[in-house]
Amino acid sequence: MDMDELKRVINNFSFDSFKNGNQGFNQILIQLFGLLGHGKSSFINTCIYVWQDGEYQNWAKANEGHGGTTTERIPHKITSNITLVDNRGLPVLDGYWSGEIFAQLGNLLPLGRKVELDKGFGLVDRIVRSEKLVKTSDFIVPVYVHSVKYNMPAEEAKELKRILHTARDLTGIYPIVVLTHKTYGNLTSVESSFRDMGIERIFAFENYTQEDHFKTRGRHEEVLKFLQEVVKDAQFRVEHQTRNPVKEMHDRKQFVLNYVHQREKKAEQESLERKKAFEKAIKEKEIKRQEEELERERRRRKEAEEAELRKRREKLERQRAADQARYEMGIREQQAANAKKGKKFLGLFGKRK
Ligand SMILES: Nc1nc2c(ncn2[C@@H]2O[C@H](COP(=O)(O)OP(=O)(O)O)[C@@H](O)[C@H]2O)c(=O)[nH]1
Ligand SMILES: [Mg+2]
Repeated sequence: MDMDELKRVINNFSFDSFKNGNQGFNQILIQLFGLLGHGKSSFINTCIYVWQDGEYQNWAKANEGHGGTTTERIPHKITSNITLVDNRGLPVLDGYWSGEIFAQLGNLLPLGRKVELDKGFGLVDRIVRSEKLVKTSDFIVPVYVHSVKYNMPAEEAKELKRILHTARDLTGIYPIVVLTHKTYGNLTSVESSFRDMGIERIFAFENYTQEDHFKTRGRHEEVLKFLQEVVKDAQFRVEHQTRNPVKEMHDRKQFVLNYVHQREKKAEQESLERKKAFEKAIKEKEIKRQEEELERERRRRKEAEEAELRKRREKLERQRAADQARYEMGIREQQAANAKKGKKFLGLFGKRK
């Protein structure tokens, strides 16, 4: 299919032209999600640039979301039936932010309004407050945007797999993966790690950016192929399945509320366990401290006993030495006295002749 044909297919897409009617859907909502700075806004710019084929503009405010300032879910219309949504980028992939992703993906938070990020049950309040503002007639296509430049730690890959599968359960569609910065890393290995996560549809781009928007056929074609894949998929799913958008929205809401509930329960449990572990550690430390104190006391006593013993031994030694000296002195005196006596005796009986 050449580019003009691709454009025609995309442009002519309408739920109203389906043989079973639109079943309650009126537009495709391509929901972009992913980590901050991975190129979501640039991908929207790329799509609009290719679609309009005019001058490049920073429609989606690429780069401005860096550091978390993209706080709204901003819709960008491509055709009258296809809208791209720049969801709020996530700082990290973890259980907390996953709840946000699911609420945004499930279209449970209104478009064009500020998306606060809060912890705890705040998300539930926001979902409930948004009930009247969200539309059930949007057909959601989840698209995960990931930069090839990024070296994903193994732990994060595990969490991402879980998120992608939950996104499938939530929307009924396996997310399409859009790889950006495709010439800035090992594309083959990144692709294969997403395949290992069960992802089949992967598109790789070098986004058109403010710095580089020199039109190339390869990039234009890849974008059109991506949009064609999205419309083909939506068509298949609505033509070959009986759908009920109102019930689907209700189910998605139930799913996310349940997710938040489970997450909070788990967080509470973890906090309890952390507290218990902390108390146990303190107790163990106290026991250890007492044992050490006892040991120190034992050592002190032993040393004191040894010192006392040493003192006594020395005293005894001194006494013995003194006794010995006295004894020797006695002997010497005795000998001297004996010697004296001997002279006298000789004096009496010495002159026998
Ligand atoms: N070279 C290159 N730069 C890109 C690509 N995609 C995004 N960028 C740049 O990466 C930065 C972050 O992109 P941005 O679209 O704001 O990311 P977001 O936070 O996901 O919306 C910007 O400076 C973009 O110009 C790409 O495919 N190739
Ligand atoms: Mg952005």
